[in-house]
Formats: sequence, C-alpha cells, structure tokens
Amino acid sequence: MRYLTAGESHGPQLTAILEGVPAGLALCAEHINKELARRQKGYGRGRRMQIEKDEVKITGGVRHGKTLGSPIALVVENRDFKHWQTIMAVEPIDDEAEVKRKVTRPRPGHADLNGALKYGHRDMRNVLERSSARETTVRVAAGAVAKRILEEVGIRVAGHVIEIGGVRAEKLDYRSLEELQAVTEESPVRCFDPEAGQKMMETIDWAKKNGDSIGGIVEVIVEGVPAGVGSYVHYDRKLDAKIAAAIVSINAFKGVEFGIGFEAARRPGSEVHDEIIWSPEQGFSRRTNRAGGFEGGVTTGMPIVVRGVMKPIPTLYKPLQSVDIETKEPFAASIERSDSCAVPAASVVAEAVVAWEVAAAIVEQFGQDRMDLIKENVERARRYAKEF
Ligand code: EPS
Repeated sequence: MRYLTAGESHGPQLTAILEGVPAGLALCAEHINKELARRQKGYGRGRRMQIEKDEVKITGGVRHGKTLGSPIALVVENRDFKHWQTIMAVEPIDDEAEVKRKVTRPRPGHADLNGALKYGHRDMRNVLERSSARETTVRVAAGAVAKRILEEVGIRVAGHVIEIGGVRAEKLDYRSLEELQAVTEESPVRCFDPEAGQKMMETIDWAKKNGDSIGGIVEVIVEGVPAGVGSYVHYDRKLDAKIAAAIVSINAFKGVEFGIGFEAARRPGSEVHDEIIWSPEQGFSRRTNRAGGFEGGVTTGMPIVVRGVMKPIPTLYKPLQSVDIETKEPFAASIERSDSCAVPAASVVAEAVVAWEVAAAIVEQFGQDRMDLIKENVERARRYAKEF
C-alpha cells in the first residue's frame, strides 16, 4: 500500500490517492470524517481552524460502502480558499499588485528558504503553501482508511500527548487502551493526566500571551499486532524503521523513540531487554515491553509503543531575525496568525501515520488483495504463534 497527497494550504482542495487498499473493506465518509474532526481540535490552535470544517469526499475506489481494490481518491476542500482565489489562482493573473506581492522573507525554522533554493522560487509562497501542516489533513484521511483495515483484524491504535512545553504527564495508570482513548478524547490537550493537562494549557496560554510557540511529545500505542510482522532480513522492510520514518515525516517532528527509547543508552542490558515467558493461554510473550513491540525490525506481539517529538511551530508572533532574499536586509520575522501549539492535533496525525505503516505491513504479509483472506491469514498466524 502507498499513498500520495497533493494540494496547497490555501488552494482549492487537498487530495490523497491510496493504492493497494484491499477489496471488500467496509468504508464510508463517516469513518474518515470522525478522524478529521479529531485532528481539528486541541487547545492552542489558531484562527484557521475556525474557518475550516474538514469533510472528505470519496471520489474513487469505493462502491456501495465497500472498497473495490482500485485506487481510492479522497478530497478535502479548503474553505479558506474563498479568501485566496487570486493569490492561489491556477491560471495566470493580471492583477499587478498581487503579482508583485511576493513572500521574500523566510521564517526561521520553516522550509521557506531551503525550499526556495531547491526549486528556484523567488516567491516563497510557492514553498510555504505546500510545506504547511495543512497537508496532514489528508494524511489523517489516509490513516482513517488504514485504521479500518486494522479494526477488521483486531488491531487497535491510540495516540495521546505525554509532554507539552516541558510539562510531563506523570499519572499514566490507564488499565486499557479503551480507557486511555476515552479519557484523552475529552481532554483539550489529549492528555490522560488531568493535572498535567491543566498545566499544559496554562503553558500554552503563556506562550500565546508572549507571542511564542511550544512543542511536546506524543505517544502512539498499537495493540493486537501478531508477532513476526516486518523484517529482520531487509533494511527497507523493517517495520520499526518505516514507522520511525513516518513519524519524522510529520511537519515539525524532530525525533522518535520506541519503548524506553533513548533511556536504553543509560541502562545495562539486563535492564533493557525483555525476558521471554510462555503460558498455554498466551503462548510466547515478554515480561516487560521496554523494546516497544519490536526486536530486529519484527513485531514481538507486545504492544507497539512509539513516541515522537514535535518542535515548537516556527511561525511566531514574537519576531526572530531573518534576511530578505531580495534586499538581503535583515528583518524581524513576524506573522498575522498561527497556532501557538499543535501538539494535541499532531498526536492524531501520529496515530494516522503509524496506522498506515502497520496496515501496509499487515496487507503485504497476509494477502494483499482481499480483506476476507487477510482476516483469515491473520487469524491463522495468531493461532500458529500460540501453538508454536
Ligand atoms: C500552518 C499555518 C496555519 C495553520 C495550518 C498550518 O495556517 P494559516 O497559515 O492558514 O493560518 O492553521 O494548519 C492547518 C491549516 C491545519 O489544517 O492544520 C503552517 O504554516 O504549517
């Protein structure tokens, strides 16, 4: 399975084309819209989210509520486009003033300057329109389709926020993934620990008041993945590596870790590796899950636990120094509107990209074309592992 996205932040629409989704999967707009709505929420979002109400239109690959096996085309319109029709027009424009109104001042931390150098753009709107995190809308739509596949084979995905602006969730004693989902869905910062959540919101208020932005850490947990998915024999088929790439591909993400992650560098091996146990009910399992669900690029059957770090959004009200690409004069970058924190929304995006990679690996390993056969094969793999 693979997908491509197209579309600019203030253009008419965003599009995703998904290839390789098996036939016979129940899918309708509602499955996708609920995920799009989740991504739009979150304390710290700016005014753009008051304009948009993201809703998908499925324009290919689905008939009578079931996937056909053909490419699935998903479209989400940008409501804000109506304010940008000249600036973002597809056809050449005559409006002199608009033609001259170029973006020539790169924002530190954004793709503006590097993108301009790469493609030879002297109007950096040609870069920022595409590098905008608006694109994550259709990545979440693709992830919603992946989640449908996973649901069919008994795999659950949950994402939550564990840190914002230095405030860390301490109380993480949830008893099930369902409880984690129910509680974080009600939290404006998608945090399980209500006290930490409150402090996170205060920190976001502080950032907003000071024209600043803050980042954080999100975690995604995937339960129910059979052991043996992925590869230890090919570097480019290691599932943890694919998930790591997917996480770092999210706008503003700078790092990733599995299980105890970077902490493994500070502990002896005896406190890092997970002891192997066996019971007739469960078959093989691990006493702990410090590895975060992977050994050798292959799933262990324990939950996948992956965290990603998001830097503060680079579009700041508080000016940072930069240089105009035309005049070469220094200036203090400032903007009109931005999110002061998008970590809660990013946790929904992280769920989506992880779901996509896991679903793609499941489809590749267990049957490819037909959802009914994939389901049977996953069940068979589970039975085999138990009886092994
Ligand atoms: C973004 C800038 C803001 C955000 C946007 C990402 O948009 P605008 O420039 O229109 O104010 O709101 O995020 C979204 C539109 C979204 O759907 O998440 C950026 O520069 O990355």
